[in-house]
Amino acid sequence: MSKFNFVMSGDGDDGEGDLGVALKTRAKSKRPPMYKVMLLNDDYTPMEFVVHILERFFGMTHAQAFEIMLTVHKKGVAVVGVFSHEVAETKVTQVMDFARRHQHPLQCTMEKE
Ligand code: TYC
Repeated sequence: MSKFNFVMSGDGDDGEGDLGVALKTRAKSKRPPMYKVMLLNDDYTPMEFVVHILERFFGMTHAQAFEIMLTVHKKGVAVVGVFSHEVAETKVTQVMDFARRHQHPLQCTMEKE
């Protein structure tokens, strides 16, 4: 998408001397950056605890949560959602606090998309 608006100025024959093309810059309407929230695998956090986290904080069904948990378990990491910076930060904090309270080493991180 061009940042320029091309505008024909004047009517072209009114003797005002404004024949031609005016080039105006337009204020950029940039979408805010989005952030991937990721869960990392470890050897100690119970599978059912991870499933519970995905249901509780990411609104997944049990089946969705189980599938994503298995992906993390097998591949080492998975994206569990994409959010605004503020929401992503809240999710990471909620997961890290919940894991720490239950003495599990589960790690949750965020990364600009
Ligand atoms: N690897 C863990 C186990 O075998 C399960 C696990 C899955 C841990 C996903 C963390 O983000 C994770 N108990």
